Order: sequence, then structure tokens, then C-alpha cells
Amino acid sequence: MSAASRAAAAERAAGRFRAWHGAEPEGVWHAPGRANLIGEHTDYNEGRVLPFALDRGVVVAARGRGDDVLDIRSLQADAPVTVPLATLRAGSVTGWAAYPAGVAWALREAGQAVGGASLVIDSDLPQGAGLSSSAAIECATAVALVALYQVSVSRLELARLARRGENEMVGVPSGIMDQSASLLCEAGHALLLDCRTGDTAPVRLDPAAAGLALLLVDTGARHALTDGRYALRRAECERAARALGVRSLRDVDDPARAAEIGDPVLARRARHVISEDRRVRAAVDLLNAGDLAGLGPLLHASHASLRDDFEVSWPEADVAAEAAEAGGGLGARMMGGGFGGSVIALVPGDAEEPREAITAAYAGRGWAPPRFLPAPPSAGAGRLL
Ligand code: GAF
Repeated sequence: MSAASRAAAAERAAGRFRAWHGAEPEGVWHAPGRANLIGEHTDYNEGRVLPFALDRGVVVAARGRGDDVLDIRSLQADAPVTVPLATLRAGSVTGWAAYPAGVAWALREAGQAVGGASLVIDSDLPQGAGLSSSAAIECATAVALVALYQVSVSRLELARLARRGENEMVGVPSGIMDQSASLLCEAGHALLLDCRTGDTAPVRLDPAAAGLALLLVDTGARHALTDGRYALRRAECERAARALGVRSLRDVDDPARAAEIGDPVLARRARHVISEDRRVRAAVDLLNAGDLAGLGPLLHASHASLRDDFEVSWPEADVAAEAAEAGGGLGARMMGGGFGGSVIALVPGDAEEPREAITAAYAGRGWAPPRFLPAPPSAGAGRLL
């Protein structure tokens, strides 16, 4: 999002706030969605991830209230939701409002003196497209609440609290990647995050300088982390780690060791996670050496591993990834939790041939055309007004 369109988004949310509440918001904050270059389903296995922030996200216009109530409204929802903070319990709010309410709950559970607020939320992220629209709502709420109540919490801790809200209020056992990307990314960089230690490092990511582009393909197939399949994968990984006698799959370096697991399904799950963590490290080495094009084969291998070993890909993603590469892309893979959402492709400059190849492949199957989104690595959450 350009500075001008971000200012317009902030003004739009502030205008709605004025119209609904008859008062000025104290501020407007934003938090971006994310793409993930590589490192899928490694975060909850205490491995590494390499996401970057998108130029799209969530904007929150907010004002503190003295009555200890959260009044949450969204330009994308019909009705406001009112939540007395004193009655908040894990799981007590359902639906879209559980994401912002979960953040307030987690902050208070951590002993932070956060009180009531009126929140007006706007988003330009498609939902269910695997671009972390939920984490963007959480993180925009988080930066707004800590600013309103002048609470001092590091960005890493804020990511942990936002994730806790999602885990316990929404009931999705997601990892820490999405919230970390939204809060910690820098423009022009991916974020290397070690999900065990919390160590982070910005990694320069400038596709245009290499004559390349990162293209997101919203496949149109929708996913929901709440449908149980994500939780099942997570449980399988925990069982695989137990079978290998380690705390988490992060502790295994050689993908061949997965063969020690008797259960063939668990062995495949482990092989994906162990090999994917290696691919993240290889990708960082390539980027640090200035070899962005070298990432192509890693993206290709990641997709094959997610499709065949982790079994979270979906037909539209397989077709888009294959067509992107057939159309001259250097490598492409499904992104996010799986079973729907988006594909990320590393493509030559204008992306025209891969786009045409994907569109033609979809048309040939009678599928609705996919939506293409540019993905310039952008800045993390912050204050707009
Ligand atoms: C979803 C989750 F929210 C992340 O924590 C991560 O596990 C991802 O799926 C898969 O890499 O986005």
C-alpha cells in the first residue's frame, strides 16, 4: 500500500469512527497480512520460518473507554459486538470478534492494565486466502490497545499474546509465525524467525533488484484453520516427535531419520517438517549471498513436500504452482496452513507469462479465474494517525 492509500485507509476508518461514535478516535493503527517465502508448518514444531509482510492489512481506529467494555465494529461485518472485559473467559466470544477480544483477554491475563476501547476495524485482505487476515486483526488491535493504555510490551511478547488469544479464545492451535510477521517485519526484508528461541533477523528480500517478482495467486479455494485439519496435523507432528524421542521435530536434522517412525503417515509428516526447516536455512543462505533465483528449486521442493508428505495442498494450488513454473516461473508453492488459500511464485519481472499460464490452466478446467496480488515485502504494524 502506498503512503497515500494508507493515509486514505486511515481516514476512512477515522471517518466511520466519527460517524458511529460521534467522537474523534485517539489514533489509527494498522497491521499487515503476511506471505511466507518458505517454512510451512515448521513454526509449531519450534523450527524456522521466513515470512514477509504484505502491503495489505487491517486498519483500526480506536479510542479508550472508561467503562471496561470493548465495542468492536467492522466495516466488513453487519453488527457491532459489545464485550464487557470483566466477563471475558477463554472461548467466551465467538465469530470474528473473538480475534480482537482474544487479544484484550490475553493482555489482561498477562497482567497488563488494558481497559475498554471502541474499535472500528477495516481490512483489505481477502478472508480465507491464507494471507493472515486473522493475525492482522489481532495485531492491529494489539498495537492500538497498548498505545491507548501506554503499556510497554515488546513486539515479540505482543506476538505471543496475540497468538495466545487466538489459541485460547478462538480455539485454533496456530503457531507464532503470522503474528510475528505482522508485528516484526521490515520493508524490503523477510523475517527469519527461530520459533524456539524467538531470535529474529531481517533478511534482505528485493526481487525487483534481481529482475524478479513475487506473485501471490489467490486460488479462490477457501480455507479455515478452525476446521480441525490444521489441529490434526499439529497433533500428528507431536506424535512423530515422541516416536523419535525428541521434544519437537526441530531437534532432528536429517530427514532420513523420519524412516525410524513405524507409522507411515507420521513418518511422512516428520519428513516434511525436518526437510522444510532445512530449506528455510538454505533459503536464508541464498538470500544472504544475493542469489534470489536460487530459491526457485527450494520453493518447488517445498510444494512437493507439502503436497505429498504433509498432504495439505489442494487441487487449485497444485495446478497454479505447476502452471506458474511451466510459464517461466522459477518456483512456486502453496502457502499457509493449507486446504485452500494462496500460492506464492517467484517469477521473472513482469510476471506476465506465469499469470497467463495459470489463467489458461484454470480456464481449461472450467475453474473461475484466480486473483493475482503483487507481494512487495512491506513494513510491519504501526500507527497511521
Ligand atoms: C497458519 C498458522 F496460523 C501458522 O501459525 C502456521 O502454522 C501456518 O499456518 C503454516 O505454516 O498460517
